Amino acid sequence: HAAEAQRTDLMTITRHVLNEQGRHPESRGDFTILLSHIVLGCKFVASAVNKAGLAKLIGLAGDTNGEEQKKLDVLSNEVFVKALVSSGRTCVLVSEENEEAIIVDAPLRGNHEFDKIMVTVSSHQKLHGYCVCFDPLDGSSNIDCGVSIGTIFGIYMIKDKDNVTLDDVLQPGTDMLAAGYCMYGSSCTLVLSTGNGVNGFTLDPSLGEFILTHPNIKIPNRGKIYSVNEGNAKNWDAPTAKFVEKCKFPQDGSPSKSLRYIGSMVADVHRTLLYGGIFLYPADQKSPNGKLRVLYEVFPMSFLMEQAGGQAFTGKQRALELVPRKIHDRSPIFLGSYDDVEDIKALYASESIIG
Ligand code: P6P
Repeated sequence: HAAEAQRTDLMTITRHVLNEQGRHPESRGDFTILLSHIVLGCKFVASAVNKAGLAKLIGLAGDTNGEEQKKLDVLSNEVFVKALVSSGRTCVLVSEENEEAIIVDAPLRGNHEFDKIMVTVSSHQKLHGYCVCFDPLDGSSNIDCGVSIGTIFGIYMIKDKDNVTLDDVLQPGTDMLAAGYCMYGSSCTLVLSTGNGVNGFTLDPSLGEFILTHPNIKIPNRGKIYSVNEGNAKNWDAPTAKFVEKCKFPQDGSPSKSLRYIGSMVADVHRTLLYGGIFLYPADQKSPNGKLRVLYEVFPMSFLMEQAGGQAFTGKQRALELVPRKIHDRSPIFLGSYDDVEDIKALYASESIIG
């Protein structure tokens, strides 16, 4: 009966978030409404990515409806921007695909009439407006060879809905309310944290619903895998080089770590979260701030890692304590199992002492 009960007790992502938000009496469901629009975007991208190969085939057969085959990342970006704006809960958007931040038109930032009534009637109801930073299709260069790619997002609360500025998104990652990614691979998996741990949901295409499949994900304290682009080794600084050397030639008699590098951040981070280990995209002489972007790659993945019991480090500080100066700022990142990241922090600390 338990299995039967389990099967009929569908824990969808919406129900799960409603349960979590229920702990915040002042919330009016704004976050749940915002999330449902992010989920809609992910469902669209999942279906488009799955057809990508076929679309090419159909394209060859001249069967497309005349519209030029839009690049999937551009199409995904348009879908997410429209879904987020139409949610009526966003004030500013930062997308990897848009050079400038998108300031949402005031009327679309939330139902002003309703807000005004709510403020007079019950002042404890906070007016929730959100900023969403996202990469609509990270790793999209991997689509043609079928490697998993993903959407990454981070959510801030707006400071003042009627006075929206870039400062609302140039906040440290510690101010993020929620973060997640959706991985489009053999299955479509959405991993989310709203600050109470990490949960994974898998899309059931027959229902069109994300169902809870990975409750309360915790990353192992130490892993057997390191994940880095060894092709950049000649440009690494000493602590990174020393760390990777130790992974390959451990001095304490422990077995060498395995190298797993997919080159698609969502796939590499998802494996790290589930299996443990460390993912690194360090600074190097060519790019002193590394390659990955703070607001929509480093912060969301660091937020998830900390919520799962791991940690994230930039080479200088706790990643979430960074304060971005520009919306497309980059940062080096070392994230994953707590003890593995401690090891590289020790190497950077001793380097700063030796100088
Ligand atoms: P490299 C993909 O282009 C991406 O932005 C991330 O998804 C991935 O982790 C990284 O770049 C791979 O970069 O330099 O190793 O090819």
